Amino acid sequence: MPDSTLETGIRHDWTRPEIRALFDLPFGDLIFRAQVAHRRHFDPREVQLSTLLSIKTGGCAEDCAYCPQSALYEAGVDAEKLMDCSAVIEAARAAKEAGASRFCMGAAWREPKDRDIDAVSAMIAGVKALGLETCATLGMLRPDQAERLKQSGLDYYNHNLDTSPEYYGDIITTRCYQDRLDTLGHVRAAGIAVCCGGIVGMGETREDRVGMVEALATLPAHPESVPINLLVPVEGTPLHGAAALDPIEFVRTIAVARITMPASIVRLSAGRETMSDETQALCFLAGANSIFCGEKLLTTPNPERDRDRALMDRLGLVPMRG
Ligand code: SAM
Ligand code: DTB
Ligand code: SF4
Repeated sequence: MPDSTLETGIRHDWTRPEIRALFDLPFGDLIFRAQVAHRRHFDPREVQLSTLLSIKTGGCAEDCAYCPQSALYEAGVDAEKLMDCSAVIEAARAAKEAGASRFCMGAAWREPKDRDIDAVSAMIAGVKALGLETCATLGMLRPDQAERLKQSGLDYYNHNLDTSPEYYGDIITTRCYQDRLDTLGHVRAAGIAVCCGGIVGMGETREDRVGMVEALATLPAHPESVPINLLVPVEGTPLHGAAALDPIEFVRTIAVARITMPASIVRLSAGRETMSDETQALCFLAGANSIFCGEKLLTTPNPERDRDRALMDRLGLVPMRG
């Protein structure tokens, strides 16, 4: 083991049998290990608050089976134009006033055109000027596009691996795993922090969840943020009607992400609207230390701010400063 690994506990050589063994631990042992990892790198009272805004909604050319924004499905989401820069900055100002430290702009694109990068760069500069961390999720990027986003002040880029390499083709056929890895490499090379995670509850097996964590934890550098989304089942999408995931298995996934990527922010991401306060509390115990706050994710509902404030108060959690 290299010295740096001994000091930090951060490893990039996680194997599937090791990750499988973590998932198989008695629940108490798993949570204990996640707590040890969490407390080694973070103040366990602190939760990072991000706010999402869909800057370009619907009409997407990709066929992601979970996504209401794909043009291929009738999920009740109309295609809209890219928002005006001033409206985006207003939304960011409101998010900051409500306590968010990071503002994430999402676009339903397979990949941005160069003129889209011009427009989004202006938004990033404006949001950054408010003193917020900036994040964008715009689909696949070329290296020069990643560079331009960096120059405009982009702190984080979200690009999820979503599931295991084996299950990926059952969920998306219009791009492949390597396309995702390539964009992640361009984002890293440009010096932008990486936000990369996945979705569970898509009918995948536990082995797929093991494979997803392996893919994330063996990246050359761990993503700084790891969003773990629970599928939001939207009528009209192919995954609507998928069997619901056992909440304890969701908590296990969070704990295994925390143990394998101990210095990363692990976000309890989509799916909180229908989750009990008790399940969310278990997720925080398992090492989740970030949420999306605000009434909407991109197109689907998220808990009201008052519910989140009350839950954080009951648990003694406080917002992490950016
Ligand atoms: N189009 C870009 C892309 O796919 O990278 C950016 C926006 S896309 C909506 C961002 C992420 O949202 C997806 O990678 C997926 O992980 C997540 N997502 C989309 N629909 C979801 C759903 N119904 N439930 C949970 N997560 C979802
Ligand atoms: C991520 O991992 N989850 C967010 C964000 N990154 C862009 C998106 C969740 C979307 C949930 C479905 C919707 O609201 O459309
Ligand atoms: Fe398009 Fe992103 Fe939705 Fe896939 S997840 S359909 S790429 S908006």
